[in-house]
Amino acid sequence: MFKLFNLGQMFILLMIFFSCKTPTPKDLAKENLIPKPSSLIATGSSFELTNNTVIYVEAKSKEAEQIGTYLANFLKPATGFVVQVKSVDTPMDKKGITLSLSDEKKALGDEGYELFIDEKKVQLQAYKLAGLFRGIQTIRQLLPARIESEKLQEGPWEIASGTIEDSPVYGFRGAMLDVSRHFFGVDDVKRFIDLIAAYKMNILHLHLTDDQGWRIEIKSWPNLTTHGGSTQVGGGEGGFYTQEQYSDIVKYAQERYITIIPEIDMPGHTNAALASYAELNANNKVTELYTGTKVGFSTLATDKEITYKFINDVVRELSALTPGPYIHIGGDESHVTEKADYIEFINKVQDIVNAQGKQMIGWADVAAGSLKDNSIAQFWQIKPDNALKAVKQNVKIIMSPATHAYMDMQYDSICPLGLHWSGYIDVDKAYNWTLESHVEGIGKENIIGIEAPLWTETIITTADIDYMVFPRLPGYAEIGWSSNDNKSWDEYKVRLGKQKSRFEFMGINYYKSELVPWEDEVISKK
Ligand code: TNX
Repeated sequence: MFKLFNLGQMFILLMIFFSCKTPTPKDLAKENLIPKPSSLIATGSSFELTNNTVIYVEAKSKEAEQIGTYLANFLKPATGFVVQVKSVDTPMDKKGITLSLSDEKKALGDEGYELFIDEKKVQLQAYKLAGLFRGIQTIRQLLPARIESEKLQEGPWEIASGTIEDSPVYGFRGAMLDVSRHFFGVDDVKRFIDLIAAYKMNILHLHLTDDQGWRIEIKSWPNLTTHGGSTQVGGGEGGFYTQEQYSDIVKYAQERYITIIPEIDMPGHTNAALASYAELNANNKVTELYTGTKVGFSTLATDKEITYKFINDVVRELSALTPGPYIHIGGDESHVTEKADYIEFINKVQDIVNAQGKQMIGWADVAAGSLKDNSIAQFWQIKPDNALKAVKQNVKIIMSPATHAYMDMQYDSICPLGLHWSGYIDVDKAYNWTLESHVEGIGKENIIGIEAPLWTETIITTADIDYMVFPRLPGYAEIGWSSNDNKSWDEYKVRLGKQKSRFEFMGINYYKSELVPWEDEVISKK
């Protein structure tokens, strides 16, 4: 009998057929990236990630290898692939995913990156490591949403081909988490870090102390945490980070190219300290611990020497735990501190922070003092007077207007969580503003970036955090990263709506605002 092929030949032919399957056409321009990249050219084809894909990194950089491993670890749960990370001299010569640093990419800045994708490779290049890390978040969003799943999912794992060149407009893009009003443990903070990292934010401001709780161990003043950290709003048990735990958070953030800014709020918002040490009070008596939500009733005794010894100890210990350049001293709502005392206090604390080699950040209220021009003021109030006063002193501004950027504000009047003293902030209002045209007299040259705070008077669980943060946070990330050209709510809301499946695979309890056209991702089958 005539036989065309024997079994062995059939097998080989089948192997050839499957290894040469034609790449799926895909349009990079239709991918929904947040934040929107600076420039993008689509070439209509795709790269497929398989069990054989290798991530090549520069042999000379340990950190690049860590970033490669971060990517491999990220890819594993959903794909089931054990993607190898290999260090080589010139990754760019290889097929697969390549991560390389290049001085030629200097124009993209510290966080910019270039991504070139064709059928054989995904080449990520950056000037600095942070750029590689940000670029990986883009690769992540170019993969199907189910890549975010912690459970095994079906492929194919395709990435649309083309080139993306991308860098942020602002170098400071952050969120704040208040761990004082309600305490959140190390794992919750790490999860928060992962969520902001996914949208290329680079700052996490931790509001570590307030009237209701002191959350960071200070070895020279132990009662701050043992007593001052023992409760929270509503009277729960509170908690605090040991210095070791705090360093673990800082390291986790560093590995994601995120700077932690620790805040010790003073001279007001200090009841937890005043309840822990009698000598910090004007009348030498400890106060009761506080579990309510009023503000503006506490103050350190600003005219006592011991107060400045205390602050010096706190700032010294905290600076030693802080690789980043900033220490935030709060300074807001010190309604029971005499004005003249407040001014003197801020000036002294600024010197204490500077003496530890750190830059001082304060809520814009601190502009009442004489600010050094390396200090930074954070604009938050409805009226911009304090921020304008800071600008007059040549001080740079972080934009956190409570009317637009406060993630503890309710979306609308029936929102089950949050406050509304600065108004309701639905997802459109959160997105529809720009940093440089928000306040007359505060322009691009005065602004270092954006920060969206989450105060936690009403926020108790991580599900609560998610609900207030999502879907507003990706918009804040885009406000800080992307240029204002071609930006509009109508275009953005479509991209945001397409994040639905991604949020769900990420396990985010997001608010399903009716303003957003939520859309499930269609799974492409081969
Ligand atoms: C004002 S914003 C505060 C916080 C509150 C917040 C609630 C700022 C610097 N101070 O103490 O938690 O409002 O939205």
